[in-house]
Amino acid sequence: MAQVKAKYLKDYRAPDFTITHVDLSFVLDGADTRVTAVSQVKRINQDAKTLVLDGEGLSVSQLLVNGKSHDYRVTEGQLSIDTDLVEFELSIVTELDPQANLALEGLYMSDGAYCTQCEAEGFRRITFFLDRPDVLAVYKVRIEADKAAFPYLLSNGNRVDSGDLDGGRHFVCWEDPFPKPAYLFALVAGDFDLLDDSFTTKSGRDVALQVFVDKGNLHKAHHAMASLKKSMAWDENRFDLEYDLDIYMIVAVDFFNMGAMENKGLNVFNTKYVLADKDSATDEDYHGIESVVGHEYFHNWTGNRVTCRDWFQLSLKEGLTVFRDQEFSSDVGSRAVNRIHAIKVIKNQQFAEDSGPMAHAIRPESVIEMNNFYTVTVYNKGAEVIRMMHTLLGEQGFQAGMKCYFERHDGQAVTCDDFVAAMEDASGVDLTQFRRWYSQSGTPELTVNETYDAESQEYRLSLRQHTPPTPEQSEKLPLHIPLDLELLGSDGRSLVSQVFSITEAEQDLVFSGMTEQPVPSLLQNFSAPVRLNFDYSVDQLIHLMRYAGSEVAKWEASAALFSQAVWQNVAHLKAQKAMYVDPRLVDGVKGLLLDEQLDQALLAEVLKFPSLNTLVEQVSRVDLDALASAREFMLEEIASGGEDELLARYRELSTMDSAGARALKNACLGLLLQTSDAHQGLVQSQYEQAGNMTDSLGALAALNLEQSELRVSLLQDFQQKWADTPLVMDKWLTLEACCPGEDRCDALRELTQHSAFSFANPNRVRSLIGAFAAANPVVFHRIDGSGYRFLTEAIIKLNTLNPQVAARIITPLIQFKKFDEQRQKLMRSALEDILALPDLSKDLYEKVSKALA
Ligand code: B3K
Ligand code: ZN
Repeated sequence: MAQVKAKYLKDYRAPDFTITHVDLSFVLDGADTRVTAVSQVKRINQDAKTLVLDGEGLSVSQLLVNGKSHDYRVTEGQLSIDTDLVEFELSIVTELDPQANLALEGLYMSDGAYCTQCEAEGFRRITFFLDRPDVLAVYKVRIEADKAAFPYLLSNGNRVDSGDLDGGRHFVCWEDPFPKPAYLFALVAGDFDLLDDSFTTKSGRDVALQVFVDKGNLHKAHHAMASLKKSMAWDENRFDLEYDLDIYMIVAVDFFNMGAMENKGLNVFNTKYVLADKDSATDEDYHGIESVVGHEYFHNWTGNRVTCRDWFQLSLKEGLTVFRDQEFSSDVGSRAVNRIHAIKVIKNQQFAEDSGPMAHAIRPESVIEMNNFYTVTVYNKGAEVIRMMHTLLGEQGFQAGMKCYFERHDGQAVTCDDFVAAMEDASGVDLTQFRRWYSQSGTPELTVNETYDAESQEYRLSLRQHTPPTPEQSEKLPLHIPLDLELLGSDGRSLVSQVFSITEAEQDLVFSGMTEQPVPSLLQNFSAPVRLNFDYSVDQLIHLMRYAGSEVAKWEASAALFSQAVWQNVAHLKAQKAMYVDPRLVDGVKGLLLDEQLDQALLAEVLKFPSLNTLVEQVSRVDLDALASAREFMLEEIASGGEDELLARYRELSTMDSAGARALKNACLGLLLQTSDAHQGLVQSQYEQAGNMTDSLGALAALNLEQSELRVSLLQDFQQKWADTPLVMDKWLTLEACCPGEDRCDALRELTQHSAFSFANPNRVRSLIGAFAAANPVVFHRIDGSGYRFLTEAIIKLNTLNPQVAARIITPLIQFKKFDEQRQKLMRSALEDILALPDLSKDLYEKVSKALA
């Protein structure tokens, strides 16, 4: 077991030394790769006498101080040098073997190309360095490699020199004028196809844009390039932010631990977020590419120009940049549908994280393995916190805050507090209490009661906020919650529409002059990431579905109506009473189905209804079998009640060619298949006639809900057709992972031997094993424990191979508190097996030990 020590935010200290400039020279030569780092070191703390550098898995072949050899000590993870010098040049030569690096952190090989991943603490696997984000240096990089195998040698900044060398080798030199922390360093060497383009900034500077992809994939790079140009234009228009180098490069690699990385001027991307054409990528994939390309581009200002002081401040760049990419998607696409997607992530995954063992504030207090904190809390709840400030300050106030933030902090490494202070100072809005959102973990519950007095015409909402304790934080304080509220009259008119600041543990909102009892649309647009408890009647929810002023509120009402009915049926099942669906609900859904004015993509969201995982998050204890039966029953009843309308809509949509139409068509198809197998013919013809991946996959997904001969034959056809396209084979793996059935785990275990699968490739692992654990809850939680066993076997394999990916896909196994005793026992025992591993990674140790504590 590696040394396990938590780091604490409260222990932060400014560095004793800094590095102002570094010249890196890479001689890329397989297992004999050599890195020379020449750093200009400066003492900051005049009492400090020892320079301590970070480094992991490196062997030093030479160390010089001001050109002369010098004593040093290497202990686990560190190299120390005693010195009295105030400024000096430190030169270190290290040897490393990128081919042996399967953890994909530091310098590694992806399909024959060299590439790097340094965030959060990967630079220390390349050379000994002050690997912390508050040490900002100017980098010069020289790369040397075989010319035939590695014609492209890339790094950050601008290309300043290149040339041929003896023995068929060549070199390229790069300079990045912007000081940056080590986590933003990048190097890529390989042979690619290159898509070239350019962008002229609004001040008239020409920027070369380059997208590098695996040979033969050039035709799949156009959407990424178009997305990049769109992002650059959007950031100029909405945030007044321009790009700052002469070149912007994106390289797509197939072996990558996450989605993409915002290295200065040289983004490295997972192929999943670059490659697309309409045969092989779905509308959702296209959207994902646009949003991730945007996200990484927006980091150039929020993350790179202004970076984090320490890793506890991660949400400073990530929450803000997710907010920016969400706004980008909403400005160039459907605001309502993008908002719904963001709300779903919070209600399903983030609430789950908050109620599990890894609960943490968006600015965590303690961390064992930083890579474990790239979470839905830091990213997505972090974005909600930024969004609340935007709601409280308005667009103008918020933009004034951004301007002030950049004026004060461009070129610096700063804290979340610095960001809030800029927002506060520029807008004059007091955010003192609001700051608690940064330090307090857990999901606040907002319980609302209404009373109406016809005589005095007074309508009163009594609000109570309460945040339940989390494992790492028992005391909770009231938060500043922006409550977006609309009150609707019986004729659907909007009587009140306003954002209220809720700051007390208990607070009343009183409305006078109410000639009738209104229907409240509470927390419109999900104006705060809280659980709302309000006892809506069926009629009230139907009223909201019809009249609420925002489309998101209509969707919320339909989801609440569905959830309520599911829970009632769970109770019926437990009491051995017959299940039942209120005809008003079915009529309400039919009403939406017939509403041709309603946005198609939005209606598709309505027809997906809350997932099993979302429903699980609504309660503290769950009977999963009863819940799954009740949900299934509801879908069947709604589908058969609306069968004619679904069929009519399906037929009409089949002639249309837009992403919204396809989303709705496929949602209708999924529901139709719930009514009876008689609709299998529709699925088959959709699959056979499909002219794009969205329709092929829509057909297969509809079929995937149960075992059938047709499913087996179409999946086989799909697999044969796409055998040479890994990203499409990932979709096939996920379909297999998400199919029901008693012996599913045996089938999946066999699939781990399939040529389309590899434990070494994170995309393959996430598509098969990650998807199974996260998106097939019924089989994952089978009471015979087969799901837990299958996941555990995979995790044990990945523990040594790729700990980062192992620790990510384990999430559903550590969130066991909501399940029954028997399942909890099985899940705990699986976790105990993992904890007992002799070489347990700290990534897994942190999560498993917290789960078992
Ligand atoms: N900043 C990277 C994530 C790095 C994850 C390190 N384990 C991608 C992003 O958020 O844009
Ligand atoms: Zn990011």
